[in-house]
Amino acid sequence: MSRLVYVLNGPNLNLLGKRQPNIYGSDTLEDVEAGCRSVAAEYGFDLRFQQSNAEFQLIDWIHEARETAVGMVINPAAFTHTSVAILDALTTCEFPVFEVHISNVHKREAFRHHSYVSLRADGVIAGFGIEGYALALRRLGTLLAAT
Ligand code: CA2
Repeated sequence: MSRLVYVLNGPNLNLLGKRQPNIYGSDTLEDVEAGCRSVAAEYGFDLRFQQSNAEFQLIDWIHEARETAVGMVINPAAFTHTSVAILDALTTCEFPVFEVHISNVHKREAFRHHSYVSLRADGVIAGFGIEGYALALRRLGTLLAAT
């Protein structure tokens, strides 16, 4: 059985650690990937870790995942608050989906309080910094062990 898990990251997250450390911390996206790979190894997951600034690319990866993966962690970044297209793509997936935000979006501007992706996500983590990714992967590990 596949143990493939996708971790997808949306626009501007390639700048992590390079701008706005007061909001997003000083770890880079490479650090996030390394942390995810370490947790994935514990659970025997194969990891596909991707970032794109393009909505269509994230949707294409979701389509790819729906055929091959057993779970997904996604930080859709600003598309969280705008993209019905990403929600629709996620809605076609049968595996568990966890939405992660590095910052506590509920403590920020009102436009960040609404998430289209949360209408599909099986769980949401916000404000735990980059540790949120590891927590979401561990939850996937628990859920997948039970199936
Ligand atoms: O807190 C999160 O993880 C967000 O998904 C990050 C998005 C933001 O639009 C969401 O409301 C919350 C922004 C990602 C931009 O990342 C940057 C990182 C460093 C410097 C500039 C942007």
